[in-house]
Amino acid sequence: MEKKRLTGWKTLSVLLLILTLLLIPALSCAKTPAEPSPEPASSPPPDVIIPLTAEKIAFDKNTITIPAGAIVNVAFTNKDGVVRHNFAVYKSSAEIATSLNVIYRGDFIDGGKSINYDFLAPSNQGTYVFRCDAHPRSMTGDLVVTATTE
Ligand SMILES: [Cu+2]
Repeated sequence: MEKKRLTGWKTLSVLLLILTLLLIPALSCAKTPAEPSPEPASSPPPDVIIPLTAEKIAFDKNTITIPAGAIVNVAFTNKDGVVRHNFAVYKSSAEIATSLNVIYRGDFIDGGKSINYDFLAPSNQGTYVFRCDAHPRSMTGDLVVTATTE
């Protein structure tokens, strides 16, 4: 009887030891989400990626075509030494001066730098305007929004 009870305790302590060994890696796993991840889960992957370069106070594109409502990533590179540029989208060139007209306005970047501009395409089809806010005459083009292809 006594022996049986002892083996019972032995089995229990072995089980406890196994449980502890199993819990240690589980606990260290639980810590990993706190570490910074390279891509935060909050930003969804873009539907379209538009490479865009600025060089000699000009964009390398005068038309950009995107589907309505798409998550757009403009992968922008500024190759102009000391000149800062940005990328902005407006409803139309006629009312470009009014800030109500702004669809997206990206931050300015220095020459030699690159940036990802992420924005949501307008939900209505049509021809919009993109430009660099510092050089609106020479750096501008049509942003054509097409029907969603779904
Ligand atoms: Cu510019």
